[in-house]
Amino acid sequence: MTTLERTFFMIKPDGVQRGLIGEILGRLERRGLKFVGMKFMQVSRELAEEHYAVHKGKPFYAGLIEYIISAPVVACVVEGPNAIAVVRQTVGATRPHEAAPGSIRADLAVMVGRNLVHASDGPETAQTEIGLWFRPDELTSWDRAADRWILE
Ligand code: DAT
Ligand code: MG
Repeated sequence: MTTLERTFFMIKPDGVQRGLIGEILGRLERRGLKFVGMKFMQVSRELAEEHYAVHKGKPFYAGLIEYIISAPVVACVVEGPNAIAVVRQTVGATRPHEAAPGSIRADLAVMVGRNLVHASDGPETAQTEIGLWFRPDELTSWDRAADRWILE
């Protein structure tokens, strides 16, 4: 039996403004991950501050909040085997010049303050972030026809 995980993923305002929604979601979709929640939304300052509470007090915090609320985002819940690690790998390292070739940040970004995407960094943050961004009734479990060709 495969143990499925869920993680929170977001295309930040630069991804939306640069017209990269399809490109970025396509990478997760092609890898074999399954979307179980998705919404296009303007982030409130309150939500941004709660989401990035762990970074409060750091020099980049104020700029990070302004960036996240500066334009709409695409918020997602992604499901799959080892989804937390798989999505972080597809996202790449925080600083784009250190991200692995083939990752979203390496292929599409050059600066840490415009690194296009967010992904939960562990099981606890995944659970907290999914709960922060989505109500339970906004998540949909579904049978995907391709599952038997993706999941052993
Ligand atoms: P990640 O998004 O890879 O989980 P993080 O949680 O350490 O990285 O930081 C959250 C975001 O804050 C990151 O995506 C971009 C921004 N950030 C982090 N370090 C920064 C820095 N030194 N200068 C500017 N922005 C930074
Ligand atoms: Mg983080």
